[in-house]
Amino acid sequence: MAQISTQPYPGQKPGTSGLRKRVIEFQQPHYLENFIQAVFNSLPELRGATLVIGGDGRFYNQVAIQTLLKMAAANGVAKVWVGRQGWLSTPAVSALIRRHSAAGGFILSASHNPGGPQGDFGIKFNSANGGPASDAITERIYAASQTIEHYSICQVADVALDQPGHAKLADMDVEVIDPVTEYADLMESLFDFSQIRALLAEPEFTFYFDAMHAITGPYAQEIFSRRLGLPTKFLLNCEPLEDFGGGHPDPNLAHADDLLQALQDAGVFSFGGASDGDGDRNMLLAQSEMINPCDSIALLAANAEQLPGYRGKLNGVARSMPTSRALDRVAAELNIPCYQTPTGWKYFGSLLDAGKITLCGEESFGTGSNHLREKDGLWAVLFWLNLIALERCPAQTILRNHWMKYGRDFFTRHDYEQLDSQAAEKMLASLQEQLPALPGRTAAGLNLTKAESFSYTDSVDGSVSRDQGIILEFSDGSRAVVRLSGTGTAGATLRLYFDRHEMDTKQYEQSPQQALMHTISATLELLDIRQHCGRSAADVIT
Ligand code: G16
Repeated sequence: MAQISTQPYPGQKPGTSGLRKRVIEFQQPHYLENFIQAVFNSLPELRGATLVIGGDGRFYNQVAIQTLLKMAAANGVAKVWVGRQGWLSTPAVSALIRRHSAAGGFILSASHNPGGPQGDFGIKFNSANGGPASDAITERIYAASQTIEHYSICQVADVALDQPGHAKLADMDVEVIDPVTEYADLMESLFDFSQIRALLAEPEFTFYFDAMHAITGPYAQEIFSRRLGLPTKFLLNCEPLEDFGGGHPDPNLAHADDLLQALQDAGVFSFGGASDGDGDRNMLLAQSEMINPCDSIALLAANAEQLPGYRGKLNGVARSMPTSRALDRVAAELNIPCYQTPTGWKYFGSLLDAGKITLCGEESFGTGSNHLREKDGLWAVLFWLNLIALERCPAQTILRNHWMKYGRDFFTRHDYEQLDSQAAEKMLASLQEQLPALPGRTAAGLNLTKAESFSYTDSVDGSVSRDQGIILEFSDGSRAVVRLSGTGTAGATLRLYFDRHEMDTKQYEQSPQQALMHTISATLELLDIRQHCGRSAADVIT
């Protein structure tokens, strides 16, 4: 075991979901090691404990996983479960931590961000509940990274990860496991696989899944093909590649074009799913129409009673604050609580641990339940397939039936990327200053009824998270949310979220951009992005 001298790097502050940076930043001498050592220094309880380690197979994973194993051994970890090839999806890490009562785990991924030598890399620590570390822990890790002087590492040969089996690294046990089996078993325990198998065998129903050359490929092959009988021609891009085949592993209409193309040529009774780099996000297509994630979580909550794994178990739900309020309507109808948390899956953790919620979701293509403590892309696809199998009708019809009962919550998000960070922060500070004077004011013909900065108090541990986004409410019942992303790796990303509830069925088929036109104009007038940041249009609209 060696002690290597080092110096702190500024900026090793975990964001919404771990430390995400360009690969070239991670390749600086001791950069990765500093962060890993900061985790071990902040959590002395990891000495003698068991950890789960895996990543999404992106470029730099192979290097980082060996460093991580050697540092875990040097820091006295007793045992590590690691996926074959170093592969584990984020939901699978969460499931394994829980199943094997591990003290936590490391996930090597930058999620949906592009990969390859010019792309992004990331590392995230998850706690014993299987969920992302709390704000308190990440603050400790950051503080430790700023005072670090040396790190410990075992200078031994790499561990072979190409086959399941047992190995020893110094005194640490290394168990190389198949990355898929336990996760697939968990899915089989939650859904009715015989019903889904029958649906997939129906000649008039078409289902495609797109793994975008990311981690869910092997999971999709095991679950959809081997366990559910789907011919492999319906599984797209299922070979994990270090650069995701040059694509962007972000499941949205712009990037999941192979899936979109396949479904455009399929009939009306067709459905598609895609997942991101590390397998926690989902995009769902009802033929070629995207099901908005805000609608999806609401609809799953409304129908959970029909599914074997959730029957009689829905005791509460939660959504992130910018997510549309469609879920609140379902919760009110079911007479269960609906919690509103800041953006970031970690905030759902304590509510799930306390048994206060069963399902939760975010507008950022994240949906999940109490089966683990991360969002889960394949789980969402299976949930929908199980529902379609029960209803025996196209997903479009299921969605429209939901709107008929609850009304439609139009939702859209506008992202302005790579803004100058200081200019973006100044713009938000200026809006923040104006908040007390905004109610009663008119912008683009809409009257503002409320303007506030979102502050969240965790109802379980009482911790408070302030300034989690600015909420603007308008007289037509619509809402805008303004915040800066915590996952970008270049400059600042401004996110503007808009939603409005509509009960007039004749209006349901408008586009969200049309339905939210006035709210968008009013918000842009108040923010004045052109003046502050020199931008006149969003880069990405979802
Ligand atoms: C992460 C978090 C999500 C969050 C998303 C976007 O997802 O786990 O909870 O909604 O980032 O965060 P932000 O708006 O701060 O960029 P992922 O899939 O990127 O790990």
